[in-house]
Amino acid sequence: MVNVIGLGYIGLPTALMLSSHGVEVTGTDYNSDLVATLNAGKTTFKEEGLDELFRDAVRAGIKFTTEYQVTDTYIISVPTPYDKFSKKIDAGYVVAAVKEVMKAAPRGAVLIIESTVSPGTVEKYIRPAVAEAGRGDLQLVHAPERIIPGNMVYELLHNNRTIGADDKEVGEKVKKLYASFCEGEIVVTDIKTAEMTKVVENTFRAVNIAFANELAKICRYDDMDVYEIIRICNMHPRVNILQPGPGVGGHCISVDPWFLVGDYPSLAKVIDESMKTNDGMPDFVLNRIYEIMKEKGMTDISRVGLYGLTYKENVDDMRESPTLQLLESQERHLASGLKVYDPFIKNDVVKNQYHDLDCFLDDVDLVVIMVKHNEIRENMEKLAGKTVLDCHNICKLEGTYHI
Ligand code: SAJ
Repeated sequence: MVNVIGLGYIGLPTALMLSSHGVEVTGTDYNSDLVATLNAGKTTFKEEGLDELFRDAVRAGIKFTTEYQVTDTYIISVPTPYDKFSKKIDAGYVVAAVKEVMKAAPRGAVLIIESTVSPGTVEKYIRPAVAEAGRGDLQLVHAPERIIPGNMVYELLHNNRTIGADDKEVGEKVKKLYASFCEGEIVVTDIKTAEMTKVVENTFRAVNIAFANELAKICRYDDMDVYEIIRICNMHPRVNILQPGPGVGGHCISVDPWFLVGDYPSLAKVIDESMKTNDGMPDFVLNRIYEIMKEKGMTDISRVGLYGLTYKENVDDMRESPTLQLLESQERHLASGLKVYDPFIKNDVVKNQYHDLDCFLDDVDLVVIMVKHNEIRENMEKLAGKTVLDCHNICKLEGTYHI
C-alpha cells in the first residue's frame, strides 16, 4: 500500500492516478476539513479530468484519512514555501511530514519526496532529521513532480519523470511504482541531481518569460510591436521566445528560481535579474493603467476593472497571481478602488470583486485583461466601446492598448 501524504494540487492527483491504476492507496492530510470533503465524494479544486479520475479511484477503493499509515511506501507531497526575505526554501513542512511518517514507518520503508526542494535540501534538512530519529534504515527518494495546472491529468500520464535515489535498486523499485500509470520515460539518478533538475526546469521557463517581458518593456519604450517582433523571430529555426504578460504567478516558476538565488547569490545573476523583471511586471501594468487613464482623461480609478484573479488561464488557482500582486502594490501606494472579476473565483477574496461578467463590465470604462480565460476570449464583443488594456494580445478590437 502507498500512503500519499499531503492531498493538495500534486498529492491528490498522484494518489488518484496510482489508485485508478491498481495500486492500493491511502491519502493522508492533516487538514480534517479537506479529508472530510474528499470522503464526502468531492474534489477540492477544479482540473480537467480530475473528477472522473476521482470516481475511478473511489471505485478502486482509495481511502482518505488524517492518520499516517503503517506501510512500506510513502509519497510526501506537501508545500515547500520560501522565505520572501532570505529567498531560501522553508523546508519546515517537508521535515515535519517526514517526522510524522517516521513515527509510523516500519523498518526499511521507502520515503518518496515529491515536493519541490532546492538542491541539497535532502542532505541539509531531511537526512539530519532521519539520523536524529535513528532511522538510517529508511530509504530516501526524491521524485519531483512536473505536471502543469490546467493539464495535470494528461501530463501525469504522459510526462517523463525523474527519480533520485541513494540506492539504484530502490530507484528501480520506485520507477516500477510510477510506471503503473506513467507512460513517459522515467530516469533514475541521484537525489541531488533530481533536486537540481526540477528547479532548473522552472528556472529555464522563468528566465525565458523574463526575456519576453524585458522585450515588451523595450518595445513599449521605443514604440515597437513586441508581438509582431516575437512572431517573426520565432520563425527562425533556433529561436523560440515566450510571451510577455502581466507577471508570473503559480507556486513554481515564481518561487523555485529564488531557491538558486538564495543558495548561490553571487553566482545566480541572470536568474536574479530575471526574477526581478517578472516580479516588476504587475507594477509595470499599473503604470500602463495610469498612462492610459491620463491619455483618455480618466480620473476615477474605480472605473478601471481587472479581468482575472488567477495566476493563469482556465484554472482556479490564485497563488502568487499577478492580479493579487498588482492590487497589493496599489494598496501600498495608498490607492485602491480597482474593480475585479474572475469567473473561476466564486467567493469574495478581494475588495470590489464582482461575480458576473456583465455587471462588472457595466461598472467600468477601462478593462485590463490580466488573465486570458476562455470566457473572455469567447465574449470579446462585450468589450466593444470600452477602453481595453490587453496584457495577453488576445483582443482584436480597434484601439486596444498593450503592455
Ligand atoms: N507565463 C507568461 N508567459 C509565457 C508563459 C507563462 O507570462 O509565455 C506566465 C503564466 O501566465 C503564469 C506563469 O507564467 O503566471 C507560470 O505559468 P506556466 O503555465 O508557465 O507554469 P506553471 O507554474 O503552471 O507550471 C510550471 C511547469 N514548469 C515548466 O513548464 C518548466 C510545470 O511543468 C511544473 O510542474 C510546475 O511549474 C511545478 O509544479 O513546478
